[in-house]
Amino acid sequence: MVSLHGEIVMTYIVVFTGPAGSGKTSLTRAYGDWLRTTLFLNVCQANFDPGTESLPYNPCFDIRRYFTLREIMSRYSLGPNGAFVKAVQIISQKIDEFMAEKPFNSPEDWDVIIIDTPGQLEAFIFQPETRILLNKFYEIGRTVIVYLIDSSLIETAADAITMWFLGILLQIKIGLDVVPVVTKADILSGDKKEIITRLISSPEKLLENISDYEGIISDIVPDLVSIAVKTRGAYRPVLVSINDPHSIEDLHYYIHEVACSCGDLT
Ligand SMILES: Nc1nc2c(ncn2[C@@H]2O[C@H](COP(=O)(O)OP(=O)(O)OP(=O)(O)O)[C@@H](O)[C@H]2O)c(=O)[nH]1
Ligand SMILES: [Mg+2]
Repeated sequence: MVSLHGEIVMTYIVVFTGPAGSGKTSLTRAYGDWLRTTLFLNVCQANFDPGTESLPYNPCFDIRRYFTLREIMSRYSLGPNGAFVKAVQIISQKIDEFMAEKPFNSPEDWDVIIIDTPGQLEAFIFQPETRILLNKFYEIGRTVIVYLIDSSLIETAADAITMWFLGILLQIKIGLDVVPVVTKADILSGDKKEIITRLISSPEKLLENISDYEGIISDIVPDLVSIAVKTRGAYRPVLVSINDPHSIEDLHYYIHEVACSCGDLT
């Protein structure tokens, strides 16, 4: 891709990860549509979820052309989670085959490649083989791994901290930086919005709700919060709804800031 100023610009690769149902597929669709219609960019949406039955976007790469979760379950007599672990092994064996295919063999044809991943974190993204796949993306484009925090799972500060730790574990497992983004912002009530904003920008303030906890939880939460403070990174809270184009625009500029490391993320 060549910019208006004539320099070669690397393709952006945005990987959406997060727990089951956190909104990866919906955001892959909404963000891709927004990039096309608002910025007129060439966007490729790639599906790496062999378990999905239907997609709301037209994928330029679809892992299901190679295998589906159902096929693996029946071929190897596995349950769904065992089949995901097997799927990751097959992916690691086939990485070179995938990389020889559109869009990975010619990333310069695209401005942005969005990667939609399965929600079974422990069976997919936590597997050592997935790290090999993610590293391949870094070789071919300016890659940002986004960790989606599902608003609908957060009722209390303890829920928020739990979700934050899942993101930390993800970073430790894959050995790569992961950027937090909150999804389903349209269903967030005022107090939940406050908890999520504190979680990302000033987790130490979550301790103000400490009197809400009893027993062992009240002993542990301060320690967890102090780890959240240490691992917070220079991120600002980004709350996205697929129904709000302004929030998608904010997501886009946030991803751009992270990818370029040229903006103030706080
Ligand atoms: N209200 C609201 N609902 C959303 C939003 N994004 C996704 N959803 C809903 O959340 C549910 C899960 O969305 P998906 O996009 O399938 O989530 P996913 O992370 O791809 O799910 P898995 O691939 O199964 O892990 C669906 O019912 C979506 O309609 C949002 O911004 N607002
Ligand atoms: Mg999905």
